[in-house]
Amino acid sequence: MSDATELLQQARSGDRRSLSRLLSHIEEGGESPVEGGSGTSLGITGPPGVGKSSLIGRMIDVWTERGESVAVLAVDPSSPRSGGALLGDRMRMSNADSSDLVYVRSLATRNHPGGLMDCLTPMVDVLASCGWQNIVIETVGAGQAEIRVVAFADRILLVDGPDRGDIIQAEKAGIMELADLIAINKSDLPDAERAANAVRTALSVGADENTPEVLLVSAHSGDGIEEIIEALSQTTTTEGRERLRVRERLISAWDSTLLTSPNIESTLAALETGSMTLSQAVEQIRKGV
Ligand SMILES: Nc1nc2c(ncn2[C@@H]2O[C@H](COP(=O)(O)OP(=O)(O)OP(=O)(O)O)[C@@H](O)[C@H]2O)c(=O)[nH]1
Ligand SMILES: [Mg+2]
Repeated sequence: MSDATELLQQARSGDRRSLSRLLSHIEEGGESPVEGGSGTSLGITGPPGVGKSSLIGRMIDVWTERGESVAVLAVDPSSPRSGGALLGDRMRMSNADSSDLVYVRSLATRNHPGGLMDCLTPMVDVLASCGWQNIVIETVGAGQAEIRVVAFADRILLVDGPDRGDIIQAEKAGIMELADLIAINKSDLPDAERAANAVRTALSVGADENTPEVLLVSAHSGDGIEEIIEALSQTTTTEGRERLRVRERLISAWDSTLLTSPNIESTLAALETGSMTLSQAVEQIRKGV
């Protein structure tokens, strides 16, 4: 029996050290002992500081009160932008690690030049096969890079706050089109309603069956949390969104192939000196893989 299979057995019987070691093994590029495809995940994304971690903390409370388990994969929680928030995140996710029903694991994209595609999906599958009922992927930001990551989730909750038009701005990056549900957090603050209406207005242009619902929520007061969870369980994704998601996943895979190509350095050097054109470069990389 391979080490990974043994770790899986122990992880399935509830041993967290084994689960962590197995996830590290996958993160380092090791083979997963779990057949793919069993796990489904909820991606939560949005601009920095809108309250994603606080909201996840509240959702964890609701799930665990129902006796459901929750595993969180926090992507780049300690990036400079989010201010080394892992410890803070753990504290804000009040139940994290204090309950057998909660497991939190962080993942740094900087350790993965080819992107997270090779490990994110296998990790979700491992967690699902170990019985974790709710699997959440938290990513910070609403730019292209975050869209790439969150597109690996099966459902996407986009979070925004009252004092920013960030996600409307970020619409160029396509994040609103990928979202199955949009939550405007900090509804305890005066401008939240206005922000929600601005987002609804932005969405109503060209509204169709792909247009997500916009809900107000407050991670501080707890208002709207149950509704978000209910809405997520009711929301079925649409073909349009599914197509966008698989498109992003394909682009990730493509990028990964490019960035991990054995020819990449020599190709860059040739481009730099002008001894190769871009189309020749593409050709060379394709031959090299
Ligand atoms: N008023 C108010 N403040 C909130 C609410 N939710 C979160 N905050 C505050 O907003 C700040 C950011 O909260 P986080 O949960 O760390 O936000 P985040 O989106 O996870 O942040 P990053 O991971 O750094 O992008 C903290 O100071 C929270 O206390 C809310 O519902 N109302
Ligand atoms: Mg956070």
